[in-house]
Amino acid sequence: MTTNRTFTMIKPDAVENGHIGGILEKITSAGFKIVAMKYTQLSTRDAQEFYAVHNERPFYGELVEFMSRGPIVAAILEKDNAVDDFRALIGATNPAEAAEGTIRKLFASNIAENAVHGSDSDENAAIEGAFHFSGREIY
Ligand code: IDP
Repeated sequence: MTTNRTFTMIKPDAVENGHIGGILEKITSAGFKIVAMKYTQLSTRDAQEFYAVHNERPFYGELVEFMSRGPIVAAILEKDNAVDDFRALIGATNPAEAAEGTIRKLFASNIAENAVHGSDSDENAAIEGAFHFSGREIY
């Protein structure tokens, strides 16, 4: 199923470093409409659940600790071809390998603390959006 929505989080590193405004500006300038948004913090359990797919990876513990250490901005974004276009806008997982002008190139610190999340499929966008938002919080 193809949808026109994706899910993003501005991660704790980017919030700590004062990049919420800069990142939202890049997102809206690229033509994404914000249809849901909240400032929140993941509990350890939330982060474990959100990243359960990575629980066999060596960095899982570090990832859970990082993602729950401070507030994040969670949002659902709408645009044609949202998932792929947003992955292009954020750039490679490792900011050192991310293309010029991408959000991770501009705002991320390293492969672990990489400023933003973007869903990797329409199916995951729907699951991840529902993790954070009820239907009545999406406009
Ligand atoms: P993605 O966020 O670009 O889709 P994934 O491979 O799905 O990348 O990894 C999820 C998240 O796990 C990354 O965004 C990053 O925060 C963290 N991560 C990925 N690879 C590493 C690593 O090698 N060391 C530490 N953290 C990592």
